[in-house]
Amino acid sequence: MKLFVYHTPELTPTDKAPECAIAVDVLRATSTIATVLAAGGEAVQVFSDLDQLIEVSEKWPPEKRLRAGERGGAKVPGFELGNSPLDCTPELVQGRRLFISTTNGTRALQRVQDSPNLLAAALINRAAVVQFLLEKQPETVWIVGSGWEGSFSLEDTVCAGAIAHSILQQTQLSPEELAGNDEVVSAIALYSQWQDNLLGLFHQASHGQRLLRLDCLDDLKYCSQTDILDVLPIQHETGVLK
Ligand code: 3SL
Repeated sequence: MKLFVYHTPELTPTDKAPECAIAVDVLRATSTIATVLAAGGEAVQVFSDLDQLIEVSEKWPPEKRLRAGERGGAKVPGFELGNSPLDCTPELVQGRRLFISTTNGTRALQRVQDSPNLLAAALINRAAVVQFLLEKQPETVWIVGSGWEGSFSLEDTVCAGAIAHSILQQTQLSPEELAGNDEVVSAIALYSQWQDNLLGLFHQASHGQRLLRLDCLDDLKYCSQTDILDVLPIQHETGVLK
């Protein structure tokens, strides 16, 4: 298995799709997606365009759908939900499909939607993602961070490092054998440095600070937990994760 980390959708190669791709948006889209599916949501369907989301979701029975829209960290007016995983309770999401559009996370998923094995990962479901990789043994794996509007993000990189670190712990692979690019090595170093204080790292992250200004400390706390949900969001048809 060769692992490649790309910090943003923009830095991700466009000429091919890897055997396995993992989109990461720890704050907060992939944390929300994992939470919805763990809470009994029927599926999560992602859109980069809000108008397209409304058009497609209109064809779904109202009692079977939820619409989540986030721009700049805030809820889009008229949508039932923003992008807080803490709003996605079993009582609300059970049996319903979440139609979601966010600033960066949905773009990362769409960037690698042609991969035959597309997963959504966050720290909260890291173990389930690693277990899939160890069982499936794909030759090439890309981890695509969402970043923020084209820029590097600490929280997505540390999640990539957490995934790589766990693979190294559970296999005979050396870092040189696993790493397909330098970004993997630096992601592992970041995780090794911060694994016992991920919330502290989020306080230093620019998007963590943006969310704190929006009064989302509880979201940061929730998203900084590791391996708490045994759920594997995987794409079944383009844009639909179950
Ligand atoms: O950019 C995104 O996709 C979002 O996850 C950002 S936020 O955490 O909802 O502000």
